[in-house]
Amino acid sequence: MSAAVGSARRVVLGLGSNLGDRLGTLRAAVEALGADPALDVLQESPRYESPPAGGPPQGNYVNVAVLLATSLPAREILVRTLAVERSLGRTRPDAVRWGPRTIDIDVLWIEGESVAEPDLEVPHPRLCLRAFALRPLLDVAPDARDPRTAEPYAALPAASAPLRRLDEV
Ligand code: PH2
Ligand code: MG
Ligand code: MG
Repeated sequence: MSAAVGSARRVVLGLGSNLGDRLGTLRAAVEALGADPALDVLQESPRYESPPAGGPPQGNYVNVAVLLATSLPAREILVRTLAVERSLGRTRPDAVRWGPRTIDIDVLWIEGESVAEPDLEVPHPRLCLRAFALRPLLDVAPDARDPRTAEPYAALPAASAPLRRLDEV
């Protein structure tokens, strides 16, 4: 659709689920992203399972990263990811920060771009600290760098922290 500006660049989304059919929901989310003609899904990372970081006591998360090519502006990418969350009936029973949720889709990284707005920060503000976000990102974009410092993410300690990879495809 024609909200696109500029030329396509790589974007990595981070998806997480810790309620209900986690793998099924993640699969449906990737499918829904791919159904958006403005988002070209290039690759999915393996799935990783990890205990919740922050928030109240809750179940383990499964996380996956998706590599896209898109020329949509950052704000429009956010709009599309929120629409996919809604289309899957995202529920967050506790509605507390970092509480359990059926689906969460975050814009982790946009090649060469940084955004600092109250409701949209790219790169994701906690990307560098979280193995469950950084590792799958590096699976699909091994050369990714911080757009502000040009530091390669692969050099960060979280990139080599222990993380359980699930075997399923
Ligand atoms: N997402 C959060 C908070 N904590 N922990 C794990 N392991 N995985 C997540 O995706 C996650 C989390 C907020 O979005
Ligand atoms: Mg999140
Ligand atoms: Mg989110």
